[in-house]
Amino acid sequence: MHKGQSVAVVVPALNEEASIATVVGGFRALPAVDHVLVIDNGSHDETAAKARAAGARVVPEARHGYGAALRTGIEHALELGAGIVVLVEADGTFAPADLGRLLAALEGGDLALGSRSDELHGALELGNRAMARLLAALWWRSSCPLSDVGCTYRAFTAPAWAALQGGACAEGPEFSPQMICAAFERGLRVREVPVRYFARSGGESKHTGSTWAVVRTALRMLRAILVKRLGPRR
Ligand SMILES: Nc1nc2c(ncn2[C@@H]2O[C@H](COP(=O)(O)OP(=O)(O)OP(=O)(O)O)[C@@H](O)[C@H]2O)c(=O)[nH]1
Ligand SMILES: [Mg+2]
Repeated sequence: MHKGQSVAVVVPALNEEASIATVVGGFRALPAVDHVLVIDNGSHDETAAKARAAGARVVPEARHGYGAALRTGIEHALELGAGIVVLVEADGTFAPADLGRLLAALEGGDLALGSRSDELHGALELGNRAMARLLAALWWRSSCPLSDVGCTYRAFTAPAWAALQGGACAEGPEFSPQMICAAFERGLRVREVPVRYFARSGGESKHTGSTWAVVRTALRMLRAILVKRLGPRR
């Protein structure tokens, strides 16, 4: 519980047997965390079994994709009565201890975004910062300064999700910037806080494992932002 609100952590996981137990255990050890949900898309390895053994509630999801898994996880979290939902990765790239920063940013806010901008380097840093500036500029009336559109460690309140869920439907990694766009579109209070960012602790990258994968993910994100700005509001 955090200030009387139940906290659920949603962890999308696809073939993450190397890291899932540590991630689940790390979040379960935090006094603020009430539930840890692992959304498994038919992993071919021991992800589900290891998550369960570490104390997570494992939710199977047939629809493939990062965004689809998150939407299912968020719905389950809310059914469990969560007042605050936290999104994070299953690969050990984020520190459970940084959750406190996100929860603090939610006091007086609706959506708290982690930012890896101090930890990224080279083209990834520049591209991400440029996209963050573009996004903030496109919603200049309601946005806040942004440095990272792709950080997958974030927290939001149940009412914030009720407000923005119709605008965050992407099935892939573009879900992350699309969710920020939807929040600005609806005038939600968005805060960004720095979080630590580590190399994945095993397994394989699904979105940024090669130069081509990075370019493809970046293009999907850019397209999602532009469609959101130029297309009809949902
Ligand atoms: N359930 C589910 N989880 C997914 C899917 N794609 C990615 N994930 C999970 O979403 C998180 C982000 O995917 P990653 O492969 O780490 O992508 P990334 O963070 O860009 O790449 P790294 O730099 O390797 O960390 C991880 O926890 C994945 O296991 C999917 O289709 N279904
Ligand atoms: Mg990752």
